[in-house]
Amino acid sequence: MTANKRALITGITGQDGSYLADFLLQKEYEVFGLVRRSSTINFSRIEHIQDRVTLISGDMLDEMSLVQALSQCQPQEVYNLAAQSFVPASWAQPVFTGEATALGVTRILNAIRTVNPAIRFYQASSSEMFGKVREVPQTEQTPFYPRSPYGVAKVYGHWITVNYRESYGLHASSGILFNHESPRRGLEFVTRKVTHAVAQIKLGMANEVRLGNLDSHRDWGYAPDYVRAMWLMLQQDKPDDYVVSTGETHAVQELCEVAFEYVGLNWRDYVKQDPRFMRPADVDLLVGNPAKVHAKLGWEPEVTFKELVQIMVDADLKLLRDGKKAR
Ligand code: NDP
Ligand code: GDR
Repeated sequence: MTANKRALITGITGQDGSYLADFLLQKEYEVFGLVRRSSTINFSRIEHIQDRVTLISGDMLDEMSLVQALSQCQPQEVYNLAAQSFVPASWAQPVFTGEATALGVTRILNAIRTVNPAIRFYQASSSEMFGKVREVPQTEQTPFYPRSPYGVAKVYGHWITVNYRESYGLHASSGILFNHESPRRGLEFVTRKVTHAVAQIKLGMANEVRLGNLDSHRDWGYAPDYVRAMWLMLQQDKPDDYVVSTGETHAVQELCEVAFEYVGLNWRDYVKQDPRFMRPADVDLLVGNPAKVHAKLGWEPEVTFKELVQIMVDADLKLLRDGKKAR
C-alpha cells in the first residue's frame, strides 16, 4: 500500500484554506495546517475537520517557524494561502501587508529550499495585480498595474515565485485567481457583506447596508471550484502560471440587485452609499480569460454568479435563523 500524500496549507483558517483542506481530505491526503498564535481561537471554518487535520504553530513573519513546520510534516505539496488579504487594510497597514503577503512568500520558498527542494509549491497570486487594467480580459500575459499596497505585495509574491522556479528549479506554480466567494467569506468583503445584510434585513434584524463603490466590476466565482484549480496545478509535470476566473464580470450594484431580489426585496430601498467604504484607489473592472486553465488543466467553474449569490444568501438566512453568530 502506498502512503498517503502529505500537504501543508498556510492560511488553513481562512476561506480558501478551509475548502482546500476539505478537498485534500476527500482525496485522502494527510493535511497539515500552519496557524499563527492569537489571543482567541479562530478555528470556526475548520471546526468540522479539526480532528482530521494536524495544526502546526507558525507565522509567515518567522522563517524559522516555517522551516520547523516543513521539517515536522515533510509534505510533498505546500499551498501558500496565508496573507493579509483585505485590500482596504493594506493602506492602514502597508508594512505588515508587505511582510506577510510579499516577504512571507520568500520565507516559505527559502524554507522549501532548506528542507526539501522537491516539494511542490502553490502561490496564491491575485487578479488585484492587474489593478488599473492594461487590457480586457486579463490573461497570463497582461502586464501588472497594482492599485493598493496589497496588490503591490502580491506582485512581489508572484515574481519571487517565478524567480525561485527559474533560479533553483523549484516546482513552483502561481495561480492568478480572480475573486471567489462562499458562505465562509469574511464579513468585510463585499459579497458576504451584502448577503449577510440581505438576510438580516429579510429577518427584520437590520434596515440598511452601507457600501462604497457600486460601479466597480468583479469576476466572481465560487471558492470550492477554485481550490480544485490549485490542486490541479501541482499535479502537472511542469510548474506554470494560470489565470483562474469565470470570464464574466458583474457590478457591485448587480450583486445587490440579485441578492435582494432573491428574497423578494428591492435593493434601492436598503442600500446606502457611504464614503467610508470608498478606496483611495480602486480597481474598477476585472474580468479574466480562463482559456489556458480550461485547455491545460481541464478546469471549469461549476457554479454561476446567480447560484453563488443564492448559496450565500441561503447560508446567511440559515445562520441567523439558527441563532448563530456570523464567522
Ligand atoms: P483569508 O483572509 O480568508 O485567509 C487568510 C489566511 O492567512 C488566514 O488563515 C490567516 O490567519 C492567514 N494569515 C494571515 N497572516 C498570517 C501570518 N502572518 N502568518 C500565518 N498565517 C497568516 O483569505 P482567502 O482564504 O480569501 O484567500 C487565500 C489566499 O488567496 C490569500 O493569500 C489571498 O490574498 C489570496 N487570494 C484570494 C482571493 C479571493 O477571492 N478569496 C483571490 C485571489 C487571491 P488568521 O485566521 O489567523 O487571520
Ligand atoms: P477585493 O474584494 O478588493 O476585490 O479583493 P472586496 O470584496 O473587498 O471588494 C470588491 C469591490 O467591491 C467594492 N465595494 C466594497 N468592498 C467592500 N469590501 N466593502 C464595501 O462596503 C464595498 N462597497 C463597494 C470595492 O471597492 C471593490 O471594488 C478580494 C480579496 O479576496 C483579495 O485578497 C483578492 O486578492 C481579490 O479579491 C481578488
